[in-house]
Amino acid sequence: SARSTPLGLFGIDEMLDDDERDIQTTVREFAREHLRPTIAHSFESATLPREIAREFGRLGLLGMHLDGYGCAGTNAVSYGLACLELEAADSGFRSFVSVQGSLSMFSIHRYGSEEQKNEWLPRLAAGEAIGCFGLTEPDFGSNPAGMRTRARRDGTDWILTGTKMWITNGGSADIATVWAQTDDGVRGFLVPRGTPGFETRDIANKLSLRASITSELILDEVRLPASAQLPQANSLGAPLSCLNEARFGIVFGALGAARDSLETALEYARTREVFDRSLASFQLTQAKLADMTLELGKGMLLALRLGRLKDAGQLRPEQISLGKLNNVREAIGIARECRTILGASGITLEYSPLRHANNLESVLTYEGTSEMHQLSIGKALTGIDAFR
Ligand code: TGC
Ligand code: FAD
Repeated sequence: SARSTPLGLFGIDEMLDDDERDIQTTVREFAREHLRPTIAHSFESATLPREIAREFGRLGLLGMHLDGYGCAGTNAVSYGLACLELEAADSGFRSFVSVQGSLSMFSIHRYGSEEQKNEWLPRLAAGEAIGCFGLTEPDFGSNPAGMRTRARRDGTDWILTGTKMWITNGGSADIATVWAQTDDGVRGFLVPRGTPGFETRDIANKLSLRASITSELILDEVRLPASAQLPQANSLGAPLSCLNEARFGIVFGALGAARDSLETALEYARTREVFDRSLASFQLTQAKLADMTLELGKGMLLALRLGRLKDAGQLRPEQISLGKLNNVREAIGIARECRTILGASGITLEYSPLRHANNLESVLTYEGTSEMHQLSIGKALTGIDAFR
């Protein structure tokens, strides 16, 4: 008999306009042709081909929701849908686009000088240059206010010293946005690759987000001219505002990993025979599929609601926390449940759910752990700051 897709049951497509649907279809097709065929190999060999940056650039995905300077200037929902389609292939691809567009480029677009914007944004948008965003440190992840990286004045120059940890694209970046404590509060700096005293070290042996570069940034008395400082960034609020942008993309992105897991499990259940019948014909399997479909669809409705609020300029940080907490938590649950449907076949790279589940461990932790988002929602509800 006729079959619906999980999101088809919710009528999600009908909530999108033509441009949004076109962008989603374009990215889905791109992922099918260019990302999916090699992802198992990239994950296994822990690589992300550098050419991918130019391909994303050609498609207009880098900084796509920013205006001017070679950026596509789409609405927020379209950006979210692009993240979803990329993460349906692998969280590593969405991470790349998040960091390049929402952290590196957004930090320059929002807080940079005209000179910095003209120098970097067009190249970053085209994927000719790669950017990264260094906020986290070995001892300060959830609490970046404690950062030890220091920038001090020497005449008009700045001298930066410190270590940043777990930095996506760190080892491949041409330009790093580095956040540092000064006598005057937190400030942001653009540190080009090759600046004396600035080194990067890639982190090996990851069990999660293997198709993504994660690095340490080491700054040892790095001398920068005054023009390297982001002039509009005056406090910790600046880097935290960049996080809102990337977190928004994750609200949609995580659902891509969940949707791909669910589609994979559905197809497997229909064709796998157990006890002389298709696995899909058993009530327990159908209950799993129904429950996962519910969570996927509810997550999508939430993402779209947040997207519409963002496009209306009304989205608040604690609302992004609702989306990031729920959608990543449910996505990882779905990916793991799908893996059970695949049985032993689910433990190799031939099928995507366990790769997605492993990736989502990082997604659960970065851009604010689940606990940080619970506390952010808790603060909005009670008025009490329970972070410290
Ligand atoms: P708090 O005193 O609350 O705030 C300091 C200033 O910042 C403002 N602020 C925000 N502004 C915009 N958006 C937000 N989400 C903001 N949150 C806070 C706040 O209004 C205040 O402004 P002002 O003008 O009064 O100075 O700061 P706190 O130290 O108590 O921290 C609050 C907390 C815990 C929520 C924050 O530190 C936090 O979000 N921690 C989590 C850290 C985190 O998410 N790190 C992510 C690093 S980047 C990353 O993971 C990239 S992964 C990328 C990938 O591969 O996809
Ligand atoms: P911690 O802050 O040490 O937390 C450990 C545990 O304690 C967590 O469960 C946390 O929720 C809990 N905890 C902490 N404080 C509290 C509290 N007050 N109450 C209750 N529980 C608490 N960072 C960047 O700056 N740029 C990047 O590009 C980047 N990319 C990343 C890529 C990957 C693959 C990963 C894994 C991380 C990346 N990060 C990046 C770092 C990421 O943002 C941090 O890992 C994250 O913010 C958490 O910090 P932490 O790992 O130090 O954990």
